[in-house]
Amino acid sequence: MGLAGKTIASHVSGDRLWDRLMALARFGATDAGGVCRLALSSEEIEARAELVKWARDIGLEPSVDAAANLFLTLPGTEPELPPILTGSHIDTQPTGGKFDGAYGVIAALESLDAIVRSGRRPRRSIEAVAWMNEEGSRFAPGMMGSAVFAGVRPMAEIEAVTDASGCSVGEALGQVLAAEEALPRRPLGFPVAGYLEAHIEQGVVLEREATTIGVVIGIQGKRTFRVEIDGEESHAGTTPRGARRDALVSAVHVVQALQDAIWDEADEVRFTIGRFTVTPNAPSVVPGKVVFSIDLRHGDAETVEALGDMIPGICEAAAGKCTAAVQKLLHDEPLVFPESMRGRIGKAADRLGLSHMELPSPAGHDARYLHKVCPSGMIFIPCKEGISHNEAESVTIADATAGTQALAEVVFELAEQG
Ligand code: HGY
Ligand code: MN
Ligand code: MN
Repeated sequence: MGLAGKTIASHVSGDRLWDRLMALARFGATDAGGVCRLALSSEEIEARAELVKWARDIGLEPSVDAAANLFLTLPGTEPELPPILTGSHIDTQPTGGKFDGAYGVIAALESLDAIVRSGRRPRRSIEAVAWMNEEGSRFAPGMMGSAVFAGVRPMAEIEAVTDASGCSVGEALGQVLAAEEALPRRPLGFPVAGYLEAHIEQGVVLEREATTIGVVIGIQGKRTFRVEIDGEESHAGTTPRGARRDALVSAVHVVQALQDAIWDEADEVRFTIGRFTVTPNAPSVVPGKVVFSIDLRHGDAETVEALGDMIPGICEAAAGKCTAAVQKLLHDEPLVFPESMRGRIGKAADRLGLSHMELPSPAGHDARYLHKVCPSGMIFIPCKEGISHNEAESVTIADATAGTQALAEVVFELAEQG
């Protein structure tokens, strides 16, 4: 079904969208075709500068807040009204792909470009946003920028978090904001009339169902922890087994005990130990310390609560002669996006002749925190075999364009609301 020429969507250019996606992917490009653009890194600073350049070319007004959330604003005819925000993140996992997060930011930019080209001005301002540190890889936990914006986490708490090299978020923020000292500053959090995030599905449902647009129902619950097992460093050649307090051996027992306790027949629990560091990590030294991460998720609030509450006791019981210390980092409840937002996305897809279906998001997104401060929603597009957090992440130009057309239609419609 063709597009009526007067729609905002008809001004969306798949070529322009794809060119910007491929250009952004060059910042932190890896040899295997992926992207390593960690939060607040030099690669991300350069990528942000490119976003600002594109935004100015379109006629948008760039600004930044103290958490380095980047806003690219299309002023409305009534700029005093709370704006509509649309965006995602441009930081990636260390072996990330070209599209996780970046698609939502570039689709937001393209949506504003299309609105400008349509010659129509929305009542409310519409702001494309790149949220700071969604991935939580360099600095854990993730979604720091949107959490601070929504008032879920205080700045002081996130500024104190350090990366593996000992660099704090506060120091890294200083570098980013120094590079952007010419940009106007925004307050940390301001009234917002609505938020819409486009993202790759990072699952196989849309591809399996041959459906173009995912209307996201909600996001599953998530808890994260930092576990530290402390033993005693000693000589590998002289220390008898009976005299050892081997942190690695204890950590292995703890991991196995956790896996046994968390295992569920239905395979609905998502339990991941993604980071595991041994100290001093030297071949002839009995490990004195092991630190590992836990990422626990499930769609049911009680299940996330109950399983998470078991973790400290299991670690302490399985640590043997070593000690186990469990730090709780994050506890986000499952959420359901408002029917009003989901309905708008479905209707826009219908108008555009795009197939669509409702589905949950097992992955976390910044929309989780925007949902606390304004009506929020998400649009998914398919990604090849559901591959993500992997350099082989891939989408088609057609799906990326279709998702952007739906996004452009809905954000303009929202901005026209009184
Ligand atoms: O981990 C997540 O769910 C998100 O992709 N950072
Ligand atoms: Mn993401
Ligand atoms: Mn991700």
